[in-house]
Amino acid sequence: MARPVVVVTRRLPETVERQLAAAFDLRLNATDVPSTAASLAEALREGDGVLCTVTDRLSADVLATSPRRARILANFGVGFNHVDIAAARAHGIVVTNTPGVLTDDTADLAMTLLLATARRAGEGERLVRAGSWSGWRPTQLLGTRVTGKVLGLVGFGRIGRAVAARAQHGFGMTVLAYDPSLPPGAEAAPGVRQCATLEALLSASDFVSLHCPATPETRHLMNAATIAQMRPHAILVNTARGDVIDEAALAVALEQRAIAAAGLDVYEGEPTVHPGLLRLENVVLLPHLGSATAETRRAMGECALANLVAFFSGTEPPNRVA
Ligand code: 8YV
Repeated sequence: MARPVVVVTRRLPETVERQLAAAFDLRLNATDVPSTAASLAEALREGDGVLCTVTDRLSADVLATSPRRARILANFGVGFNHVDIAAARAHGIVVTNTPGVLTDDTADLAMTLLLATARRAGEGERLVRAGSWSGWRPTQLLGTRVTGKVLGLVGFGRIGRAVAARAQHGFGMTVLAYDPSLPPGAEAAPGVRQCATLEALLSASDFVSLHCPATPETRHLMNAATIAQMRPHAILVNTARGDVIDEAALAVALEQRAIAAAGLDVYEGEPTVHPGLLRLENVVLLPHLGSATAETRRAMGECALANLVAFFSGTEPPNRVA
Protein backbone atom coordinates (compact mmCIF):
# COMPACT_ATOMS: atom_id res chain seq x y z
CA MET A 1 0.00 0.00 0.00
CA ALA A 2 1.28 3.50 -0.83
CA ARG A 3 2.56 5.41 2.16
CA PRO A 4 0.75 8.63 3.08
CA VAL A 5 2.29 11.76 1.60
CA VAL A 6 3.36 14.24 4.29
CA VAL A 7 4.46 17.76 3.38
CA VAL A 8 6.81 19.36 5.91
CA THR A 9 6.76 23.14 5.62
CA ARG A 10 10.15 23.91 7.27
CA ARG A 11 13.47 22.13 7.81
CA LEU A 12 13.39 20.07 11.02
CA PRO A 13 16.23 18.50 13.03
CA GLU A 14 17.86 15.85 10.85
CA THR A 15 16.95 12.96 13.12
CA VAL A 16 13.29 14.01 12.97
CA GLU A 17 13.33 14.27 9.19
CA ARG A 18 14.89 10.77 9.05
CA GLN A 19 12.18 9.31 11.30
CA LEU A 20 9.46 11.00 9.26
CA ALA A 21 11.00 9.71 6.01
CA ALA A 22 10.93 6.16 7.40
CA ALA A 23 7.18 6.40 8.03
CA PHE A 24 5.89 8.54 5.16
CA ASP A 25 6.36 9.60 1.57
CA LEU A 26 7.96 12.85 2.68
CA ARG A 27 8.03 16.18 0.82
CA LEU A 28 10.62 18.44 2.46
CA ASN A 29 11.11 22.18 2.05
CA ALA A 30 14.81 21.98 1.10
CA THR A 31 15.28 25.76 1.07
CA ASP A 32 13.49 26.37 4.42
CA VAL A 33 11.84 29.44 2.89
CA PRO A 34 8.69 30.36 4.90
CA SER A 35 5.45 29.39 3.23
CA THR A 36 3.13 31.73 1.37
CA ALA A 37 -0.65 31.30 1.09
CA ALA A 38 -0.02 29.82 -2.37
CA SER A 39 2.59 27.31 -1.16
CA LEU A 40 0.36 26.27 1.76
CA ALA A 41 -2.54 25.73 -0.65
CA GLU A 42 -0.18 23.58 -2.75
CA ALA A 43 0.82 21.61 0.37
CA LEU A 44 -2.86 20.95 1.13
CA ARG A 45 -3.39 19.74 -2.45
CA GLU A 46 -0.27 17.54 -2.44
CA GLY A 47 -0.09 15.96 1.02
CA ASP A 48 -2.36 13.60 2.91
CA GLY A 49 -0.95 15.43 5.91
CA VAL A 50 0.94 18.69 6.45
CA LEU A 51 3.47 19.17 9.24
CA CYS A 52 3.29 22.92 9.83
CA THR A 53 4.86 25.49 12.14
CA VAL A 54 4.12 28.89 13.64
CA THR A 55 5.30 30.61 10.43
CA ASP A 56 2.49 29.04 8.37
CA ARG A 57 -0.68 31.14 8.35
CA LEU A 58 -3.38 28.54 7.76
CA SER A 59 -6.26 30.97 7.30
CA ALA A 60 -9.87 30.13 6.40
CA ASP A 61 -9.07 31.02 2.78
CA VAL A 62 -6.08 28.68 2.65
CA LEU A 63 -8.00 25.85 4.35
CA ALA A 64 -10.80 26.26 1.76
CA THR A 65 -8.32 25.09 -0.95
CA SER A 66 -10.14 22.82 -3.34
CA PRO A 67 -9.48 20.17 -4.38
CA ARG A 68 -7.71 19.32 -1.12
CA ARG A 69 -5.97 16.07 -0.23
CA ALA A 70 -4.74 16.88 3.30
CA ARG A 71 -6.80 15.55 6.20
CA ILE A 72 -4.46 16.41 9.07
CA LEU A 73 -2.33 19.39 10.09
CA ALA A 74 0.30 18.23 12.58
CA ASN A 75 1.55 21.45 14.13
CA PHE A 76 5.15 21.57 15.33
CA GLY A 77 4.49 23.65 18.46
CA VAL A 78 2.00 23.95 21.27
CA GLY A 79 0.44 27.27 20.18
CA PHE A 80 -1.87 26.99 17.19
CA ASN A 81 -3.27 30.50 16.78
CA HIS A 82 -1.83 30.56 13.24
CA VAL A 83 -4.39 27.91 12.26
CA ASP A 84 -8.03 28.92 11.80
CA ILE A 85 -9.41 26.15 14.01
CA ALA A 86 -13.08 26.87 13.19
CA ALA A 87 -12.32 26.59 9.47
CA ALA A 88 -10.32 23.39 10.02
CA ARG A 89 -13.27 21.89 11.90
CA ALA A 90 -15.72 23.03 9.23
CA HIS A 91 -13.63 21.26 6.57
CA GLY A 92 -13.14 18.15 8.72
CA ILE A 93 -9.37 18.68 8.94
CA VAL A 94 -7.78 17.23 12.11
CA VAL A 95 -5.30 19.52 13.89
CA THR A 96 -2.73 18.34 16.45
CA ASN A 97 -0.06 20.15 18.50
CA THR A 98 2.98 19.28 20.66
CA PRO A 99 2.20 20.13 24.29
CA GLY A 100 4.32 19.15 27.28
CA VAL A 101 7.65 18.57 25.58
CA LEU A 102 8.50 22.28 25.43
CA THR A 103 7.25 23.30 28.88
CA ASP A 104 10.59 23.32 30.71
CA ASP A 105 12.58 25.06 28.00
CA THR A 106 9.95 27.77 27.54
CA ALA A 107 9.78 28.29 31.31
CA ASP A 108 13.60 28.52 31.38
CA LEU A 109 13.46 31.18 28.67
CA ALA A 110 10.86 33.19 30.59
CA MET A 111 13.26 33.18 33.55
CA THR A 112 16.12 34.13 31.19
CA LEU A 113 14.17 37.20 30.07
CA LEU A 114 13.09 38.04 33.61
CA LEU A 115 16.68 37.93 34.85
CA ALA A 116 18.14 39.66 31.79
CA THR A 117 15.71 42.58 32.06
CA ALA A 118 16.01 42.92 35.84
CA ARG A 119 19.82 42.82 35.75
CA ARG A 120 20.16 44.87 32.55
CA ALA A 121 22.11 42.12 30.83
CA GLY A 122 21.28 43.34 27.32
CA GLU A 123 22.55 46.84 28.06
CA GLY A 124 25.68 45.44 29.66
CA GLU A 125 26.38 43.16 26.74
CA ARG A 126 25.95 46.01 24.26
CA LEU A 127 28.32 48.17 26.32
CA VAL A 128 31.07 45.55 26.33
CA ARG A 129 30.68 44.69 22.64
CA ALA A 130 30.78 48.35 21.66
CA GLY A 131 34.17 48.65 23.39
CA SER A 132 32.61 51.35 25.61
CA TRP A 133 33.13 49.71 28.99
CA SER A 134 35.58 51.88 30.89
CA GLY A 135 35.70 49.65 33.98
CA TRP A 136 33.78 48.78 37.13
CA ARG A 137 31.91 51.57 38.91
CA PRO A 138 29.80 51.32 42.09
CA THR A 139 26.85 52.93 40.31
CA GLN A 140 27.08 51.31 36.91
CA LEU A 141 24.01 49.62 35.38
CA LEU A 142 22.20 49.06 38.64
CA GLY A 143 19.31 46.74 38.08
CA THR A 144 16.62 45.46 40.37
CA ARG A 145 16.76 42.39 42.64
CA VAL A 146 14.80 39.32 41.56
CA THR A 147 15.10 37.17 44.68
CA GLY A 148 12.13 37.49 47.02
CA LYS A 149 10.05 39.72 44.73
CA VAL A 150 6.44 39.21 43.57
CA LEU A 151 5.88 37.50 40.23
CA GLY A 152 2.43 37.65 38.62
CA LEU A 153 1.62 34.96 36.06
CA VAL A 154 -1.08 35.68 33.49
CA GLY A 155 -2.18 32.21 32.38
CA PHE A 156 -1.53 29.25 34.63
CA GLY A 157 -1.29 26.23 32.36
CA ARG A 158 1.71 23.93 32.00
CA ILE A 159 4.25 26.65 31.22
CA GLY A 160 2.90 29.11 33.81
CA ARG A 161 3.14 26.39 36.47
CA ALA A 162 6.71 25.54 35.44
CA VAL A 163 7.68 29.22 35.74
CA ALA A 164 6.00 29.35 39.17
CA ALA A 165 8.09 26.41 40.38
CA ARG A 166 11.33 28.02 39.19
CA ALA A 167 10.42 31.36 40.75
CA GLN A 168 9.32 29.87 44.08
CA HIS A 169 12.05 27.32 44.57
CA GLY A 170 14.94 28.97 42.73
CA PHE A 171 14.40 32.62 43.59
CA GLY A 172 12.20 32.64 46.69
CA MET A 173 9.59 34.69 44.87
CA THR A 174 5.98 35.14 45.92
CA VAL A 175 3.87 33.96 42.99
CA LEU A 176 0.41 35.20 41.99
CA ALA A 177 -1.69 33.78 39.16
CA TYR A 178 -4.56 35.09 37.08
CA ASP A 179 -6.27 32.58 34.81
CA PRO A 180 -10.03 32.80 34.20
CA SER A 181 -10.07 29.10 33.22
CA LEU A 182 -9.06 27.99 36.73
CA PRO A 183 -11.74 26.97 39.23
CA PRO A 184 -12.15 29.78 41.77
CA GLY A 185 -10.10 29.29 44.92
CA ALA A 186 -7.54 30.98 47.09
CA GLU A 187 -4.59 29.04 45.66
CA ALA A 188 -3.91 28.18 42.02
CA ALA A 189 -1.19 25.72 43.17
CA PRO A 190 0.57 25.22 46.50
CA GLY A 191 1.79 28.63 47.60
CA VAL A 192 0.49 30.39 44.47
CA ARG A 193 -2.22 32.93 45.31
CA GLN A 194 -4.97 33.22 42.73
CA CYS A 195 -6.07 36.74 41.76
CA ALA A 196 -9.73 37.23 40.84
CA THR A 197 -8.95 39.94 38.30
CA LEU A 198 -6.11 40.89 35.99
CA GLU A 199 -5.95 44.30 37.65
CA ALA A 200 -5.46 42.71 41.09
CA LEU A 201 -2.48 40.77 39.73
CA LEU A 202 -0.96 43.66 37.78
CA SER A 203 -1.16 46.12 40.64
CA ALA A 204 0.52 43.72 43.09
CA SER A 205 3.38 42.34 40.97
CA ASP A 206 7.01 43.38 40.60
CA PHE A 207 7.29 41.11 37.53
CA VAL A 208 4.49 40.03 35.20
CA SER A 209 4.99 37.06 32.88
CA LEU A 210 2.46 36.11 30.18
CA HIS A 211 1.57 32.45 29.66
CA CYS A 212 -1.89 32.53 28.10
CA PRO A 213 -2.78 31.33 24.60
CA ALA A 214 -3.47 33.85 21.82
CA THR A 215 -7.24 33.95 21.40
CA PRO A 216 -9.69 36.71 20.46
CA GLU A 217 -10.17 37.23 24.24
CA THR A 218 -6.45 37.67 24.98
CA ARG A 219 -5.65 39.88 21.97
CA HIS A 220 -4.05 43.07 23.34
CA LEU A 221 -4.80 41.96 26.89
CA MET A 222 -1.82 44.13 27.77
CA ASN A 223 -2.73 47.54 26.33
CA ALA A 224 -2.29 51.16 27.42
CA ALA A 225 -4.95 50.77 30.14
CA THR A 226 -3.74 47.47 31.59
CA ILE A 227 -0.05 48.40 31.35
CA ALA A 228 -0.98 51.49 33.39
CA GLN A 229 -2.23 49.13 36.12
CA MET A 230 1.29 47.73 36.53
CA ARG A 231 3.61 49.19 39.15
CA PRO A 232 6.05 51.82 37.79
CA HIS A 233 9.06 49.67 38.74
CA ALA A 234 7.53 46.50 37.27
CA ILE A 235 8.90 44.41 34.41
CA LEU A 236 6.77 42.65 31.76
CA VAL A 237 7.90 39.35 30.20
CA ASN A 238 6.27 37.70 27.18
CA THR A 239 7.10 34.20 25.94
CA ALA A 240 3.47 33.46 24.95
CA ARG A 241 2.34 35.18 21.76
CA GLY A 242 2.94 38.69 20.45
CA ASP A 243 -0.78 39.35 19.98
CA VAL A 244 -1.28 39.40 23.75
CA ILE A 245 0.51 42.78 23.93
CA ASP A 246 -0.33 45.98 22.09
CA GLU A 247 3.28 46.60 21.05
CA ALA A 248 2.74 50.26 20.17
CA ALA A 249 1.29 50.91 23.64
CA LEU A 250 4.15 48.99 25.27
CA ALA A 251 6.76 51.03 23.39
CA VAL A 252 5.17 54.25 24.65
CA ALA A 253 4.95 52.93 28.24
CA LEU A 254 8.61 51.85 28.19
CA GLU A 255 9.77 55.11 26.65
CA GLN A 256 7.88 57.12 29.26
CA ARG A 257 9.07 54.75 32.02
CA ALA A 258 5.46 54.03 33.00
CA ILE A 259 6.94 50.56 33.65
CA ALA A 260 10.61 49.80 34.11
CA ALA A 261 11.37 47.27 31.39
CA ALA A 262 10.15 44.41 29.23
CA GLY A 263 11.60 41.12 28.02
CA LEU A 264 10.04 39.84 24.80
CA ASP A 265 10.46 36.60 22.84
CA VAL A 266 7.38 36.96 20.64
CA TYR A 267 5.94 39.81 18.56
CA GLU A 268 2.72 40.87 16.91
CA GLY A 269 4.05 40.75 13.35
CA GLU A 270 7.00 38.34 13.53
CA PRO A 271 9.69 38.71 12.32
CA THR A 272 8.95 42.46 12.34
CA VAL A 273 9.45 44.18 15.68
CA HIS A 274 7.77 47.51 16.44
CA PRO A 275 10.41 50.19 15.64
CA GLY A 276 9.58 51.98 18.90
CA LEU A 277 10.88 48.94 20.81
CA LEU A 278 14.06 48.55 18.77
CA ARG A 279 15.45 51.90 19.87
CA LEU A 280 14.85 51.43 23.62
CA GLU A 281 17.50 50.27 26.07
CA ASN A 282 15.01 48.99 28.66
CA VAL A 283 13.74 46.09 26.60
CA VAL A 284 15.39 42.73 25.94
CA LEU A 285 14.39 41.31 22.55
CA LEU A 286 14.83 37.65 21.61
CA PRO A 287 13.89 35.99 18.30
CA HIS A 288 11.15 33.52 19.42
CA LEU A 289 13.55 31.13 21.17
CA GLY A 290 11.13 29.66 23.75
CA SER A 291 11.47 26.04 22.66
CA ALA A 292 14.79 26.42 20.83
CA THR A 293 16.95 23.68 22.30
CA ALA A 294 18.18 20.66 20.37
CA GLU A 295 16.46 18.35 22.88
CA THR A 296 13.09 20.04 22.69
CA ARG A 297 13.00 20.58 18.93
CA ARG A 298 13.70 16.86 18.52
CA ALA A 299 10.97 16.00 21.05
CA MET A 300 8.53 18.34 19.28
CA GLY A 301 9.28 16.61 15.97
CA GLU A 302 8.79 13.19 17.50
CA CYS A 303 5.51 14.34 19.04
CA ALA A 304 4.26 15.62 15.65
CA LEU A 305 5.40 12.30 14.11
CA ALA A 306 3.46 10.33 16.75
CA ASN A 307 0.34 12.36 15.95
CA LEU A 308 0.72 11.66 12.22
CA VAL A 309 1.43 7.95 12.75
CA ALA A 310 -1.65 7.58 14.98
CA PHE A 311 -3.86 9.44 12.52
CA PHE A 312 -2.77 7.43 9.49
CA SER A 313 -3.09 4.14 11.36
CA GLY A 314 -6.69 5.00 12.14
CA THR A 315 -6.32 5.74 15.86
CA GLU A 316 -6.92 8.98 17.75
CA PRO A 317 -3.83 11.24 17.61
CA PRO A 318 -2.58 11.84 21.18
CA ASN A 319 -2.58 15.64 20.90
CA ARG A 320 -5.65 16.50 18.89
CA VAL A 321 -6.90 20.09 19.21
CA ALA A 322 -9.47 19.99 16.37
C1 8YV B 1 7.69 26.93 18.63
C2 8YV B 1 6.04 28.06 20.19
O1 8YV B 1 9.02 27.07 18.36
O2 8YV B 1 5.25 25.88 20.56
C3 8YV B 1 4.98 27.06 20.43
O3 8YV B 1 3.81 27.47 20.51
O4 8YV B 1 5.79 29.20 20.26
C4 8YV B 1 7.44 27.73 19.87
O5 8YV B 1 8.00 27.14 20.98
C5 8YV B 1 6.92 27.34 17.43
O6 8YV B 1 5.57 27.37 17.66
C6 8YV B 1 7.22 26.37 16.31
O7 8YV B 1 6.12 26.20 15.45
